[in-house]
Amino acid sequence: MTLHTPAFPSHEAEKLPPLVGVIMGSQSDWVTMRNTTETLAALHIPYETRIVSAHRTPDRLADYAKTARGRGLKVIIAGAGGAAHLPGMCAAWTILPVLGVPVESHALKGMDSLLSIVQMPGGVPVSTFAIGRAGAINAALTAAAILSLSDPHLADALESWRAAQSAAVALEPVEEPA
Ligand code: RP5
Repeated sequence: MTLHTPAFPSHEAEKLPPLVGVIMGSQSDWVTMRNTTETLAALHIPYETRIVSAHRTPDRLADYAKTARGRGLKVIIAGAGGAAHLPGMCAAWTILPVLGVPVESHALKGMDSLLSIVQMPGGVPVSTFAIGRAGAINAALTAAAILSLSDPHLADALESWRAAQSAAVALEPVEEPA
């Protein structure tokens, strides 16, 4: 099912002032986080992408999170793997909603990422999603839902996306090549 194929190339969405910041700890996270940007693009939501590491580029993270709201971002989606403190540190510096995507790690299959993102102490929330691709897609859809609260056109687009998803589900299973 290819529901998140962009209606236009993702770079076109990036020409508009971004509403969603998609950050990740490493280039190696992109294979997961591109599912987020493809979903945002399919819904025509402008976004930006940045590699921002909590431990390798701490100053970049602080600057990004502290200035995000003032630059017009409404939601930040942060993907990280292993000791995945990026979403939590980001949330510490902004009151924007921070959606955390646990990237699947080699050593522990993403359980380390999941637990380190989801177990935030009370007071600094990070909304945490499933490990890997599903979480990356759902974080984008949740960002869309948040933005839809004040954007009726986006709400319509989200309704259409859901309808297309339903229409793409076959009534009966078929034999697939082994
Ligand atoms: C984290 O460490 C990143 O989010 C990434 O998932 C993980 C591994 O990074 P690389 O060693 O592949 O750069 O900071």
